[in-house]
This record gives sequence, C-alpha cells and structure tokens, in this order.
Amino acid sequence: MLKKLDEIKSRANDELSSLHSLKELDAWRVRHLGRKSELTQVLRGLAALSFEERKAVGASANEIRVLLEKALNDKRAALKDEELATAIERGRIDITLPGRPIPLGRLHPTTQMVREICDIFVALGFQVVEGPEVEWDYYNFEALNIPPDHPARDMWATFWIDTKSEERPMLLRTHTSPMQIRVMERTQPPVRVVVPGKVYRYEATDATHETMLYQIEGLAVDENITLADLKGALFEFARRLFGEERRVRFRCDYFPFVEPGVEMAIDCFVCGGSGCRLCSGTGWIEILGAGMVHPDVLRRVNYDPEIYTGFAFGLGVERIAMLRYGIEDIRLFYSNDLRFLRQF
Ligand code: FA5
Repeated sequence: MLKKLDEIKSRANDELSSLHSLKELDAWRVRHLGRKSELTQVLRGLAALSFEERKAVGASANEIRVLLEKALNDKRAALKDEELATAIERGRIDITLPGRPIPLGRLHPTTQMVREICDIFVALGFQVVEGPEVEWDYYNFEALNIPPDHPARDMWATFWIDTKSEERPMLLRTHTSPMQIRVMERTQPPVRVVVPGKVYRYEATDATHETMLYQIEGLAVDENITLADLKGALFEFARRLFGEERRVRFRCDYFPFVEPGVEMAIDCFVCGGSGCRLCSGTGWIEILGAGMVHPDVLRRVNYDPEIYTGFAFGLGVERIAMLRYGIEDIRLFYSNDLRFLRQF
C-alpha cells in the first residue's frame, strides 16, 4: 500500500510539472485530490486495515495530501503570474514606433534672397535694420530732396493713406530710402547699414512690375568715403552673388537724394556679354540704383557734409531673384502657387 502511495505521489508531481493553464490545473486537482481520486479512496479504505497498517498508511497518505495541496497552491500562483505577464505583454503599446512625419515648410524664395543678400553685406561690415512700411511723406520724399511739387515724385507712383490731414501726409513707402534718414537721425557716423523690407507702388502689374515688392537699401557714411568705396563694395557684392568672373558697369542715373547718381549693371551671366534674351541683346543687366549721399540730405540730419560723405544704394529683391533663378514673371512670387514655390 505504501508503494502505491509513492506511485500516486510521483505521478501527481510529474503531471503537475507539465501543466500550463489554470483549467488544466483544476482537472489535476479533481483527479488527484477530488472525491474520486485514488488518494481519497486510500484514505476511505483505512478502516479495513489492521491497526499497524492503518497508522503507517494513514500518516503517509495525509502527508501526501498536504504536500499535493501545497504544490497545487504554488502552481496556481505561478500560473496566475504567468497569465498576467502575458496579458500585459499583449496589451503593450510600442512607443518606439516612429511618429507620423510633419510636413516641413520652407522659406519663400524672396525671403531666401533677402537673407543671402544681407549675409553678403554683413560680411562686408554692414548691420541689418528694419523700418516702417507706413511712412510719413517727410521721410519718403521731403527729407530726400523731393518737395511736394518736385517732378521726381512722378518716379514713384504712391499709395496715399487717407489721414484727413493735409499737413502731415502719410503713405505706403515707395522705397526703402526713407530709412536712410531715420537711421542718420538716430545715430552718428560711422554708419553702415542695410535695410530689407516691403515697399509699395501704385503701378499696373506686368511680368517685371508688382505693386508690392522687396527692396534692400544700403547706406555707408563716414569720413573720406568716396565713389571708389561705392564701386568697391558693390563690385564685391555682385561677384559674391553672381560669380567671381562678373564684370560691372556704372553709368550716370538720376535720384534727387544722391549726387552723383549711378545705376549699376553686371555683364550677362548667360551669354557672357555677347547678347541674349535675358539681357535683351545688350550684354548688360541693370541690378541697382546708387550714388553718393547728397550734401543737403546730410545737412538735414545734422551731419556736416564738409566732414562726412557717404554712399547709398537700393535694389529690387525679386528682380535679382528672377535673374538668379531664371524666373520670367514677377507675378509668380505672390500668387501662392505651390508648384512654383516648392522649387526653391
Ligand atoms: C529706388 O527706389 C531708389 N530708392 C534706389 C536708390 C537708393 C537710388 C539709394 C540711389 C540711392 P527705383 O525706383 O529704380 O529706385 O527702384 C529700385 C529697384 O526696385 C529697381 O531697380 C527694381 O529692381 C525694383 N523695382 C522698382 N519698381 C518695381 C516694381 N514695380 N516691381 C518690381 N521691382 C521694382
């Protein structure tokens, strides 16, 4: 009988170690500890045994029952832990997955051009400043030697602001030149600034004209500044923007706030000067207006023109970008067609 008990014990233990679910465990419990189990049968049959046998078999059977019950509880706890671990594993969110890409925008071609041009002048020692787009007539015209009835006002078709005041007319600036005055009013020489910004012109639009455009103004005032400095700085600028081999041409031009006034052209970088569609067959492309600051302008901001001289220039950013990228119509810049904008 004791041998049989041993067998029962080792069989139960073997089966237990190969169990993998709580359901199987329950079946095991019924099989080995239930009412109809062999062990229970042994315990029930004790009465039929002799006193000595009953004592030995009873003790062993009870011991086995206690052992199996303990094994049952341990296994149940282990299986429960396992099931919980699997559930956690299955419900886990994998935070290492890459996120959805956010489409990146880009800088507008005008902005890129403004930055590139300003960077060149910053490298030449200029500071970047900005000013108001809504301007007084005084800064846009009068302080620049363009009094109310001066014919030069016709050069800049103007959007006027309706202020109901005849005395202090206000407008959308037609160029960045008013910032020459504002900068000189606030600072003493030496002055070296570039001023990027929007300007507005009451003009019919076509392939080379917009009503809103960007200009970059430049101003350098100090003792002993000459036309040679103007030429040197602008030549260096043209070479850095359009290529080392560029040649430049200066010709007389007229702006009331400079004396003398010049326009600067570069040799055509498409045909090299022999004449093509880009340069309208001339071999030259005009890129900016410039000149030596007029003594009356210096006087107006209390700079002594006997001591100080300076040069100024103004360029149209879109026109430069058109040359640089071969864009044929300026209206593409602000019509917001993504097929155009995505190319830059
Ligand atoms: C001026 O505006 C002067 N303030 C430039 C200047 C500054 C001269 C300092 C001397 C000293 P202008 O009107 O030519 O000049 O304009 C300068 C540039 O702006 C032009 O060469 C051109 O590139 C650009 N521009 C002018 N009008 C338009 C327009 N409607 N559409 C696009 N670009 C324009």
